[in-house]
Amino acid sequence: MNKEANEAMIAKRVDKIVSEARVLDIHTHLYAPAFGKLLLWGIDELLVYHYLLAEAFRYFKLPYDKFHAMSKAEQAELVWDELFVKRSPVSEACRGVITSLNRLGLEPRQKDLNLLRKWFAEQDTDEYVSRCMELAGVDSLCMTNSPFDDAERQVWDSGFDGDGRFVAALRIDPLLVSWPKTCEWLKENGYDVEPEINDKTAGEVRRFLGHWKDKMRAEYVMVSLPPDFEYPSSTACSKLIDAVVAPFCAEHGIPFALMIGVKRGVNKELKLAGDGVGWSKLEAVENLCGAYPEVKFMVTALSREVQHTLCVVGRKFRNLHIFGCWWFTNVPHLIEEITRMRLELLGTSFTAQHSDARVIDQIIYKWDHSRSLIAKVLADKYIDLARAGWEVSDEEIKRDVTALFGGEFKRFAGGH
Ligand code: FIX
Ligand code: ZN
Repeated sequence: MNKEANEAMIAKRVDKIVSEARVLDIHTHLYAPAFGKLLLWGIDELLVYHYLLAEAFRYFKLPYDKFHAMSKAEQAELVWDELFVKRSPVSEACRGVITSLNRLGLEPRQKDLNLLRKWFAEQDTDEYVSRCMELAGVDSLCMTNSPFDDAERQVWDSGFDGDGRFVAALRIDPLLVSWPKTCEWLKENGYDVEPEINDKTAGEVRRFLGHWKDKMRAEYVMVSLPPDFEYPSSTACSKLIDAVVAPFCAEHGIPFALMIGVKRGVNKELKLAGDGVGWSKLEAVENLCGAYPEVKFMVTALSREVQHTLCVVGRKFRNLHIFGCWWFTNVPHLIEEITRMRLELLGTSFTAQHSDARVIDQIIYKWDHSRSLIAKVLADKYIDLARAGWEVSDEEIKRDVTALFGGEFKRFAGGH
């Protein structure tokens, strides 16, 4: 085979292997069917996804509160009209809706949403969840489980049959980003805590985390943090990491995942769609990884500008696992750029993607779109290797893709 034909063949083999690879989706906002209404699916949920709302509001003329007061179906109609009927749905989030509908076998070009609604209404939830997971090639996924959320706590407290496909992750944002309020809440909920983070308070908060980690069987602890997050510092967040979260994660051998760079409520009128981005100070990650070599840190960063720095930090600390192209970086040109950069600086020692899906149907498009970009970048790397004198076998490609799609996370998190 000549060189060109061999290289075209490598790209084809990679594409096939990546498209067939099974995924562990390590961060989503999805729930197992046992959580009832908390599990979102269907056309209206797809259309009112906050990624789409941020785009639709650029065209809406009506006041924010008027929109928020409408029913979900009315909101979905407006979004459909602005983004899909009056214009071509070229943005990544809009194209996502088209990909998901298409892969479900539905005709996406609809003037009347009721036809789609009728189809979704006929689906059985359990079967539908399995179908979405199958179409996405997702074997299991991590939820985002907040003990501070009343609706979610009720489900955990009343008990339900576990579903091995849905893995729990203990989400602790209120603890680290709004300590005074959370301190009050903990007190009201039977924990003997004080605003000052002394030994007794730290012990009580660790007891709280232990209770929920066990109840949820959480595989890691997670927080999302603003761009100005600093460690070490005199903030309650930094103190709580030292007194509570780091010792807790070290004791239980579970990772502490930090998603850094979100500016909450840049435009509060947009509600969930109103969060923005800022450049984060990754010295905080260097300092954490250096201070706690026994703690496994997982990090994803929201701004494009710090991705290179994050890779370099990853090269310095083996207790740091880098994951996913988060939110505003989950767009094709950045997925390609970031994945290429990570492969070049970290080999296959990272998790290439997480979906962050909030609506189960979204895992179809999120993984479809990412797979083709990851395949393209990997093919380039294997072609470069072939040119350097190293031909990869299909088994080796499969091994590498498995690592990138959840295998490395499992190795890193290690047996918990
Ligand atoms: O903090 C997070 O987990 C973020 O992913 C969310 O807050 C965000 O709203 C989102 O859905 C991004 O994809
Ligand atoms: Zn998320």
